[in-house]
Amino acid sequence: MRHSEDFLEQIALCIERGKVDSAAAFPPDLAGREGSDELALRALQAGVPPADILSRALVPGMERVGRKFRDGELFLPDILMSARAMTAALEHLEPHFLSGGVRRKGRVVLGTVEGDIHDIGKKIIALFLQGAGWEVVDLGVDVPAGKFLEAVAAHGARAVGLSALLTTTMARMEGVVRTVKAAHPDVLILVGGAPVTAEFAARIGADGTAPDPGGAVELLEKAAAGGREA
Ligand code: B1M
Repeated sequence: MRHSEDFLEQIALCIERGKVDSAAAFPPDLAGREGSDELALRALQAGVPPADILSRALVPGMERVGRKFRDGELFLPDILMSARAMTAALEHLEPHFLSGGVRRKGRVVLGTVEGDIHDIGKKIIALFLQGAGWEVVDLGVDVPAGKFLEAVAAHGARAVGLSALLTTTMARMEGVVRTVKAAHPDVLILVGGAPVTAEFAARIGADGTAPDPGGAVELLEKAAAGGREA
């Protein structure tokens, strides 16, 4: 049996290099080798905790991708392959984060704002919220304000979670907050994503922000319990 650390490093490398599975021809120097898909599954079977795979392999792997992209060592097609490798591994983790649906605390409508197609962070937030007993209605990416409003009404949501990864699209969050709060003042709105700060969240009238999934769950629970200023 492989050692946990070995699995974690191999999976992180697959994310960094955009290696999805053994059938994938990309990247050519890893042809025929296992990818994030097979390795994540085998790591789970070997008893590596799903939370470790997420926080010690997938997220750091994607951080390396981000740094290399910023430094001009990787280009868009490369990071698309990394995103695929990440999604393939995340799919194996998903069942392990579900709480069984026994106690549902309420529905949260989640989406990446209009103009933005980054969805990896949002998917992770969804996993953690589901794991904590919230029902998640994931609207996907590039979601206009009107769709959030429709979904809140259609699903009787208690909260909305907005994600944005671009400094340009994060500005769209304000319109969503205004639109939703005008019709449903009691619905909690949490915002997040790499460029979002607490100061920004407060300025646009959101109920709070968190830098990571654990923080998002904590914030939502606190806000839902009445302590809105989180
Ligand atoms: Co893009 N991209 N990208 N990209 N991309 C960034 C964000 C960037 C920082 C890269 C860089 O320049 N270094 C940069 C943004 C610069 C800026 O605005 N300041 C950037 C750019 C410029 C672009 C394009 C414009 C590139 C181009 O076309 N020239 C383009 C825009 C497309 C668009 O959206 N319209 C683009 C495209 C893409 C891909 C499609 C190739 C791909 C996304 C694929 C996908 O998501 N399915 C992609 C990727 C993968 C990245 C990087 C490399 C990684 C993002 C990621 O998945 N991180 C990213 C560089 C980086 O972040 N270092 C980059 C891993 C993920 C786990 O973290 O998403 O931050 P993150 O989520 C975290 C927290 O932020 C938080 O918790 C999550 C889990 O820990 N969080 C929340 C997120 N949402 C939350 C909500 C909450 C609370 C917390 O409450 C509701």
